[in-house]
Amino acid sequence: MTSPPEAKTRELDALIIGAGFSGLYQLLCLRDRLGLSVQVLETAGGVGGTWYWNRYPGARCDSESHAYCYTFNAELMREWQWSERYPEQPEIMRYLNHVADRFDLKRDIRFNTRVASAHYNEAANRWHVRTEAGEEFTATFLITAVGCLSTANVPNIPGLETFAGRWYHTGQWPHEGVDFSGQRVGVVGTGSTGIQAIPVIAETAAHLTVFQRTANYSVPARNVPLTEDFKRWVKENTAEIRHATRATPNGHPFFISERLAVSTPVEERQALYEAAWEKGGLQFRATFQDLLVDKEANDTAAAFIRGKISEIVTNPATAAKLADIDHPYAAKRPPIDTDYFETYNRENVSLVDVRAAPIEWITPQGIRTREGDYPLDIIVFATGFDAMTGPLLRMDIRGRNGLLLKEAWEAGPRNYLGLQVAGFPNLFTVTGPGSPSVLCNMPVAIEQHVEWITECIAHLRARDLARIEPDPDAVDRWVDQVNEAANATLLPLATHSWYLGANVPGKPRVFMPYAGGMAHYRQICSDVAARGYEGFVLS
Ligand code: NA7
Repeated sequence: MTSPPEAKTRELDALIIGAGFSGLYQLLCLRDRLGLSVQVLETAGGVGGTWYWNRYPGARCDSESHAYCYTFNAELMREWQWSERYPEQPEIMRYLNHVADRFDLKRDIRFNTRVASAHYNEAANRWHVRTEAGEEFTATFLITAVGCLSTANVPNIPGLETFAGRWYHTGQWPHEGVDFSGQRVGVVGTGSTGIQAIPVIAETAAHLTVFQRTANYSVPARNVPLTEDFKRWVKENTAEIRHATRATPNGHPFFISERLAVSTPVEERQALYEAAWEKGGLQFRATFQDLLVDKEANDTAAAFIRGKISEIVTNPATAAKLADIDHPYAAKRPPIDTDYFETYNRENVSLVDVRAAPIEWITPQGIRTREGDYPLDIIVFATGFDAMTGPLLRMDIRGRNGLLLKEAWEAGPRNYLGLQVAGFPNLFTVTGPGSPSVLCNMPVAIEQHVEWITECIAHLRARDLARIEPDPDAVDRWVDQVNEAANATLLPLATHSWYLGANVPGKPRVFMPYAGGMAHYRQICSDVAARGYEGFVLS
């Protein structure tokens, strides 16, 4: 009898973890442009990354559709037509599947495959990657394309396991959907996700109770179907749209006004805010240049939005709770909505302030706060993510001498340009902490990182170099720059924000994304490369 075949280790030039926006484009670049052998490993059953999982009611991107796409291929830009001002989750999934099929990417993606560990072997200069199912791969380059918002943060509330009803996290939504009709539903969380889901759930639930810990600003999205004229304009202006997204600090296709809120006469300022409110969307924060850097300026926007909340919400006690916001406008990710505040005027919706009376327990019947019991059939946790570092640290990633990434980042993420970690040669983190990532329209940040990584690998191969890793001094300097950039804005004033890791108990409080602006960051990365990868050690 012959012995059974041994599990074979597949040898690759590059292994990519994740098949969302970043993983797909990274595969295309390394496989088709550089001719490398590449494998993508993906936990989900299909492409899409965070959009594969975030199927909750109302899930929609808050970047405008004509800029929420790849721009590397003008034909692709012209042939794809978005239907609404903001793309809805199913349409984004259709788009990413279209891209994957158009460029024949799926044949190199292994779905339903979760990476358990990735260990660097110094003698061989290779990454040894193992999946949870026990498959093994080795690769010279390891690229994490795991997204920033992909590890669900389910709060550790005692008693959850005793709940007799059903509960869901918005970032792990069942594919078959959830029927809320006739149900008493509780939504915990009023970030961008809760603010999108609440109005939709309220339409069918018998009763919806919203558990709000931190009140939030929100501006109307004003979503509409795109007109034929607009679609034509997009097709005719692909180069201009691409240029705009590359020239602005946050990768959106709109420019920030040069006006200052503090020096604009009150009536004119009010009129400008009114116009921006009518127009809707994230560009509300572009009304004035000083909104994110000057507290006095920010206060004017905050007061305007609070005024709108009081105008819209008819119950004064509810309006007061919703407008009792403890941070500057846009210091947390600013949500945009469709009828969010209006939803509190419905008979079947009530608001519970869990800052004043925290959730203490989940009982078999529902949620118990310090002040009372709320019987529920369904609990929806719209409680966000272990953002940015979460998806990386849940894998067993070890660099030189077995150094665990989790240990290297015990006091918070430390890397160079958000791209590479000292002691982890040939590991690249697409939109890693320390890069603009979540402060930017994501596809723009992703394309820049993927292209930089591709050029870097091409540079190494052209020179017969085997390895790249950052110089620890360059890491120290970059961490300082990330902190300085954040401190030059009002962003750190939102002390509960996930930008700071404050939403996950025990997570180090470090401002994670680079706040110096995408266009500026792009220039820094290009200059580093042009100077022979300054700050990196190539060998
Ligand atoms: P966010 O923005 O992190 O919002 C999560 C919300 O859940 C927020 O209101 C939290 O309150 C609340 N939360 C979290 N844990 C609890 C507990 N234990 N009890 C009560 N309330 C809680 O996540 P989203 O999914 O809305 O948005 C994430 C990003 O996805 C978004 O910015 C877009 O970029 C897309 P807190 O503010 O922490 O007091």
